[in-house]
Amino acid sequence: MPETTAYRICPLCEATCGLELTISDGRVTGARGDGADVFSHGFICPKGATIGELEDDPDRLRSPMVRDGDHWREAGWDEAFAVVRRGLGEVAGRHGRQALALYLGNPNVHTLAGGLYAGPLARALGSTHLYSASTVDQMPKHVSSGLLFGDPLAIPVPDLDRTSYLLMLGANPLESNGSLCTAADFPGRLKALRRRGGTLVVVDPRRTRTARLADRHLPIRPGADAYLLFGVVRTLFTEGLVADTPGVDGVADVERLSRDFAPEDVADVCGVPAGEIRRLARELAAAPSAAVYARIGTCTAEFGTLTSWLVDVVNVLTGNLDRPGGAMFPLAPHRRPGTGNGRGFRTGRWHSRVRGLPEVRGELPATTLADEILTPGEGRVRALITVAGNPVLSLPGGERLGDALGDLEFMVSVDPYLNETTRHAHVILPPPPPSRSPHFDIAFGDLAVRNTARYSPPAIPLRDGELDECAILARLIAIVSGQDAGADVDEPVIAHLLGKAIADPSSPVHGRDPAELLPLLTGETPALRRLDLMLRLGAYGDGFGTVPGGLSLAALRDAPHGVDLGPLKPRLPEVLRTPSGRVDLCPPPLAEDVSRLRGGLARRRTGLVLIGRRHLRSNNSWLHNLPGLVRGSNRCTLQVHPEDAGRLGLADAGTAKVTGAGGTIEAEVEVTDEVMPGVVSLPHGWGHGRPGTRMSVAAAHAGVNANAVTDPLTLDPLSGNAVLNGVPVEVQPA
Ligand SMILES: Nc1nc2c(c(=O)[nH]1)N[C@H]1C(S)=C(S)[C@@H](COP(=O)(O)OP(=O)(O)OC[C@H]3O[C@@H](n4cnc5c(=O)[nH]c(N)nc54)[C@H](O)[C@@H]3O)O[C@H]1N2
Ligand SMILES: Nc1nc2c(c(=O)[nH]1)N[C@H]1C(S)=C(S)[C@@H](COP(=O)(O)OP(=O)(O)OC[C@H]3O[C@@H](n4cnc5c(=O)[nH]c(N)nc54)[C@H](O)[C@@H]3O)O[C@H]1N2
Ligand code: SF4
Ligand SMILES: [Mo]
Repeated sequence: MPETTAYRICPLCEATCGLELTISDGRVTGARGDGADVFSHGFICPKGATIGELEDDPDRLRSPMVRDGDHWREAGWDEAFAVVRRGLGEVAGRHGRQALALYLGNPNVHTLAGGLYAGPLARALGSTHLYSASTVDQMPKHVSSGLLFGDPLAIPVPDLDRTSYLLMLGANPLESNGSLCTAADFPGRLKALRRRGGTLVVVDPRRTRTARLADRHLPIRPGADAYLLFGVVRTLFTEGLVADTPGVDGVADVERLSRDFAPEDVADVCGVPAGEIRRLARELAAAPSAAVYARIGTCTAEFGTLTSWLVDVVNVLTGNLDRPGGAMFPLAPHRRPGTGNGRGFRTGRWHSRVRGLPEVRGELPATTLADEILTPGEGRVRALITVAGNPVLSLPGGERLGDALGDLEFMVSVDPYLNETTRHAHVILPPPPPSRSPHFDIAFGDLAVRNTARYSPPAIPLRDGELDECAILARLIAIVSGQDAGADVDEPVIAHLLGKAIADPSSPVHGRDPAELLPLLTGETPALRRLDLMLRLGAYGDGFGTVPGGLSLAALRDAPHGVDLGPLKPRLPEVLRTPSGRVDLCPPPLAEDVSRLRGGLARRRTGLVLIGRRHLRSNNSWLHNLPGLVRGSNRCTLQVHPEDAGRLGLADAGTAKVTGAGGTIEAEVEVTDEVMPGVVSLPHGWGHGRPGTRMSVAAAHAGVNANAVTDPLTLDPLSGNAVLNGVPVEVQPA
């Protein structure tokens, strides 16, 4: 068979690089960066380069699996869906719909299926038991954006390619390739920033690869970023460095709140000298353009929402919000500009049954899912759907959740692997690998440092017995909402979207007849017709022929390397959905939470704290089964500073016992001055090799589960987000 080439957006991280795949004999035999990709220009990392191994992994499930007791057997799709229908139906019949729960894992934001169907599946469930990886990740940022801008999805990203000053906290894009800031070749963009004379300052308890690339690295005590940023805010006020802030309410309230957080007040808590904090403020204010960007180390922390808020407070006060080179709002190809105001954002519309935790964006904190399964009473979870998630390893308290999953009356997982979580399912529905799935990034256009539009058709046709993940989720929606297996769950969505556009005077199809427009949609599947509709009605769409040269699915098919839509453009006030149509810089829920922060000033900080870390050749819990990525020495080590190691009697390559609120594990010690004294670091996503799993390579590189130590009970109260960094631990030689 001759070799062919196909282009595919990489789904393995938020950088969304364009891959050039070599295909022979219906298999991916090679992958390199697509030099012509309008966004990634040929960049690739070891994960993308290994995608062929992921596709051909012999442990990947290739047909639906049904479990009878301890025995798994392969089944056809109809049979598997029949078992799911019966399983979910019986639980709903016995206990009501509130007994059904859904957990959505991270790859849902990396698949077209997740982008189009996860939301409708959640709504179809008819239960408030909705959980996702968002509450162990970025929920604080959604809440701060929701409160400031009225829209939890309006997340400003640093204008990486134009900024002259970047202050980065709690992110390590040289390993992660970036998050809530989609930037293919993040490392190259940082180097370009420095080459053009810009400044990069990294705040991180570890001297990471990103920190080593920076002009300055400021080690900070874990969990203290809100203090540092408040110190910056205070300095901006006291030194008269605040820029004009038209269209912003609450500046004076922020000034008042900042009074307790002068650099001298916070320096101790942060472990950063007051002079450094003041210098940051002066530099941010003086730079021709500057952006503050903060990520997982600051979100998954005790003051996650306050920190996320203060990041944008500094961006606003230095005049950098929404200006080129500052922090800007992307406009994705499938979105339309807003109207400039809306209903605003609210949380706590309901509360979790057991712990009384507030709903945020329709979700409950994932760390309380185990409580909801294990605690008897009305509304107890008795059946669970997981889609692309491995909460047993990803969540604090995940080990207890694992036990709880065994207690469910029914569980179904959409996942390609039989892993620590899915082994508890009764049915596993495996999606085909990326090369056989169409792709468009629904999530990352909202977060990208440049506006582009790229569509990847399936590079290889589905094999016999495979079902596209869009079709899998559509069938689950039909089942959950009590419709026939063959029901068209997309038609109502398309009708709704089109109806809204036709009624909207600002839409290019205003007043047109749906019967005339519907036949114009292209796409082999309902999912692709939906995508076509979204593109054609989107900000750069062809408006069904009314905008010459506009986007459509067909136009993207004709552009295999994507369409460049240019650098980010200012979007205020159009992007706002606050009732006032203004930025609310000091929303009451945040102002109230500042008293908790103030309380923390007096707290004595002794003892060790645990933080996480990421490695370039890994991805959360699920790429450890690829030999090409796990080769080499053990990466699941506990990093300990030499001073701490000496004091505790820990030797390099020895074993340490690590105890936190969540429990105790034993991990290999790596003595290194990369971590600051008082801080130990362990990556997450490890702890493989359990009975009943089918990931043979991962089992041979098992590592230990960091989340067996983290605490499921401590949350950031405004977002319900778990605290994964700055976790108090005791460490001793094992
Ligand atoms: N201690 C600690 N814990 C953490 C973190 C941390 O920094 N420290 N980070 C947190 C973060 S940021 C996140 S996002 C979460 C992740 O939490 P989860 O999303 O629960 O976990 P993942 O490990 O990403 O699991 C992804 C699952 O999706 C499956 N999968 C892969 N591709 C596909 C696909 O195309 N379709 C489907 N249906 N399934 C697929 C994989 O087999 C795997 O089972 O973990 C969190 N946990
Ligand atoms: N290679 C690889 N890439 C990934 C992933 C992966 O697992 N592996 N996961 C993907 C996912 S789901 C996500 S969400 C993103 C995350 O992307 P990033 O946010 O870049 O995540 P990390 O690389 O973990 O970097 C977090 C940094 O925060 C630091 N830190 C910890 N605590 C604190 C603190 O209190 N304050 C400050 N200032 N810093 C702190 C840590 O030392 C670490 O260097 O990465 C994505 N990309
Ligand atoms: S950086 Fe991310 S998107 Fe790019 S090749 Fe690597 S894993 Fe894929
Ligand atoms: Mo994440």
